[in-house]
Amino acid sequence: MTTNATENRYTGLINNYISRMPIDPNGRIISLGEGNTPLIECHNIELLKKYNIRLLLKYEGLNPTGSFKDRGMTMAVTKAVQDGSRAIICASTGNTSASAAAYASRAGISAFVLIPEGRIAMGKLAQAMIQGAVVIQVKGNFDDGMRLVKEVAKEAPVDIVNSINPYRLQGQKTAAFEIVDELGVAPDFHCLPVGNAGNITAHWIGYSEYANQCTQSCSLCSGKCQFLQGMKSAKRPQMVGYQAAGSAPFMRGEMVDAPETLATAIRIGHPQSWDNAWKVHKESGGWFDECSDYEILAAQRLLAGSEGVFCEPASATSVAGALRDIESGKIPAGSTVVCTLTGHGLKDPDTAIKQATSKLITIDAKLADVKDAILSNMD
Ligand code: AN7
Repeated sequence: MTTNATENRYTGLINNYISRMPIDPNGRIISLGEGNTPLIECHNIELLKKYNIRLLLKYEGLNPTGSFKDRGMTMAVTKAVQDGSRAIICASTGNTSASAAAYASRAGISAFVLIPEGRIAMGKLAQAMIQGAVVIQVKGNFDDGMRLVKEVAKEAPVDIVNSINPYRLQGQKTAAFEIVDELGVAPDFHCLPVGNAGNITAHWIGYSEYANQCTQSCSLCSGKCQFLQGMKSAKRPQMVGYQAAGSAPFMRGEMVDAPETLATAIRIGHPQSWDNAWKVHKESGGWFDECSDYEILAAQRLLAGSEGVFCEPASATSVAGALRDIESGKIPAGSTVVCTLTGHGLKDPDTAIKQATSKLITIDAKLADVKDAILSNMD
């Protein structure tokens, strides 16, 4: 391969943050250019103006396979390949399977994905299938699949790439780095949808790493060193995790055996990062809460209709919860809030079409008909 000395391409988050990645930089790196996703500031949601809230959407749906999972998967698959692994395995509500399939395909190894039969969004199933994964439908839910994956990995030569694999979290922590790099300082609140709680844990790792670097290298800044070029802020956000009401073990204080929600990505009753999530909760001074499916879908429509940002239902949970907590004052007026939009809306077109309020107008192929359709639908 030839490289051009003047080239300055973005080549993925491992290369971008190589000094912070526990990986051999000289080994083979499996990347699809993940990370570097936009932080989109909301401009049109009225509630935000009323309370003088700066709300930024970290649009993780713009990763290569359409979700934040790619951040973790580049690390997990790179590590597996560097260790000589020939096959990876995961249980998934959909996005992990899509990402595992893509990175395995890129690496030239096999991917086995266990999904709950009939309960994953169509886009995710399409991704896993066309990217050559062996798709195993389990007559059960995600938690059943996860149990089976752990059991089978003891007996078969496969590496688990669920977020219990610590390399996944190391990749996903870079989302926090990007936010601080861009804003110059951590936000006051960071809101995420929570399923297994791997992502909220990974973000806390990322924020903490940056904060520690600052306090170790500088005793002058009193947490305000974002004003000094090249330094990171010692500030860390309060981490807020929102679950779907039918799948909210962190609210129940115990595992949920039959989780239900229309936001199938977070239909998880036995979170794998249970202890870590409670640590994040305590250390960051944040909280957990739950949103109904109705609130989740309303937030999805609001983002698509008011800000032009289309995320999948599970992702909208972060915004549904944040807007409620802004209204109640739990998130105080004047705060800067980041909400992670974990996956792209195109993952789940069925749910979007079912709830869309736009009319679908059918006409004859005639000028008069199209004119009529326009004039009778002007705002
Ligand atoms: C869009 O794909 O667990 O709290 O198997 O796809 O880190 O589990 C997906 C999780 C949020 C929750 N938003 O993140 C899987 C899977 C979306 C997701 C989550 C998921 P974690």
